[in-house]
Amino acid sequence: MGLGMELDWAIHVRPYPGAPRGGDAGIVIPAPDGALAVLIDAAGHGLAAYVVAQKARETVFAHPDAEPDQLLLELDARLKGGTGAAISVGRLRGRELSFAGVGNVQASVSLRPLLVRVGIVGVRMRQPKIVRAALEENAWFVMHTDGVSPPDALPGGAANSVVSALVDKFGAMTDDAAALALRWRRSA
Ligand SMILES: [Mn+2]
Repeated sequence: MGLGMELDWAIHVRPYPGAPRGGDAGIVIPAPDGALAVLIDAAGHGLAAYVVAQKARETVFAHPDAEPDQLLLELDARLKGGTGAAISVGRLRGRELSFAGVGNVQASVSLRPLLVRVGIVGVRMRQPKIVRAALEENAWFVMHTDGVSPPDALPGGAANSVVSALVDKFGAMTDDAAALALRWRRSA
């Protein structure tokens, strides 16, 4: 996004208490002009959900340059025959954020929600719909799974503090919980 700016991003995942692994997974793949950011909530929890989430991760890493709608179609094809997942995808190019989500992984820019479509990736999915937003310096693009309640205010600090506070303060103990936060900040 120009000289003197850098991406500040982090992912925090907390599996269902007592489960060593879960179905929530986050990915950020930095690119020269921004990043691809994906948050996955595979149906259920535990090992079965983990396996679905890993399939989704592999698909994301195989398509690092995909646009969000295209990537969701790839994911839908890959996850067919399983229990499916809720997945939201953001593609940042400079200040321009393109976003698409299917299922209940919520996303927002500066706490303003971005529209996700009803459905389950791999099970029943309509054509994903891209929404666009501007991501100004220091504005947060945040995604969280349904194990995290929508926050009324964002925690302060850098991305790693934001995501750990979101999961600690707003995370349920009855589900996997995951949060992803990303912003442009002025580099030191
Ligand atoms: Mn969940």
